[in-house]
Amino acid sequence: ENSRIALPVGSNLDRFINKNQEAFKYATGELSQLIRDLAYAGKVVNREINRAGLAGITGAYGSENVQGEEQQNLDVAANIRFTRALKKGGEVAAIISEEDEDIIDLNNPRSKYIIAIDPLDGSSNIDVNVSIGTIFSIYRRISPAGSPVQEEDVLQAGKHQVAAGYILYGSSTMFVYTTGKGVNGFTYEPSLGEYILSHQNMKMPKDGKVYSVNEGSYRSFDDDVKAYIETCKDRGYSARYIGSLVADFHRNLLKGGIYIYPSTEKAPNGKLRLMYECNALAMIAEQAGGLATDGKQRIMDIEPESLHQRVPFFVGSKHMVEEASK
Ligand code: P6P
Repeated sequence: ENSRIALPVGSNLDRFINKNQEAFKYATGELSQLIRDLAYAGKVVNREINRAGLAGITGAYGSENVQGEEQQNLDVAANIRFTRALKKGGEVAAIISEEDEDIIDLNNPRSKYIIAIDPLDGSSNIDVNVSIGTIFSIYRRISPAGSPVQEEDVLQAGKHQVAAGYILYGSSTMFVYTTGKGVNGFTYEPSLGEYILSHQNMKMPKDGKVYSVNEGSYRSFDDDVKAYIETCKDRGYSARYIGSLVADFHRNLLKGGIYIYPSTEKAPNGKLRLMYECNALAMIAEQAGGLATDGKQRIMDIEPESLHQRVPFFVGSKHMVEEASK
């Protein structure tokens, strides 16, 4: 059982990170500083998101990202903010990002951490004011510090994550993360510029009555997925699909439920990315007592083959994911 970092609700992220570091003997503070750097960048991106409609920087940016998707201004801005904060922080050797085709080697000779990040997932939701999110995973590099980062450093299975988390820019902005000792959620208080511990030791209900899937693609789902969705309907479950992964995930973390992005005709391997979307949420889910599979195996057991690899994604309440996975 993960030992809880006992701090009262209301304490702030900084104090919590320090307390968490104490719980890790031999911790030298780099990981703590790295979490602070991510949290800081989240504050900057949060402010830009809240002003976007006014600053006229929403709408298509005119260039395309590696996914061939219309690049929204805020995608670009968020990617710059996070990579800049991480480069300045000095704790990160390399970054893989949804927004960059290749590994970003930060040439930090000393640093021992690797970040996989989706700086702003669901950016097509920005213009319609729907919640969006940042998703990140933290790994230790494998090749010796000081040498150029190798592909083996960035293509690590999710079970090797040192930490993982997300920032949800919603009706309130939340920073939710784990370092392998449970999941804790911090609500951002803009007037103080502080993240306040609001959700201690988060646990995902083992069962739920909400299923989250884009039924517009129902006809191209495989029979097992169709059968599971029919079972949800037979049981009178609610269908909730925000179309923004972090928002759908967060609701299920709090209330119980399952999110499914299965293989479809348009996306035979699913749409979501293993390295900077699924692995992080899989670690959070499991640390909170939930589960994440690709419909057959644990997401975190999958040995990655490429940076932008897609996988089918079943994540949420443990019993629901077990039932939906064959
Ligand atoms: P669809 C947003 O583009 C995203 O990456 C996730 O945030 C979201 O869950 C999913 O894709 C929505 O995809 O195909 O249902 O519109």
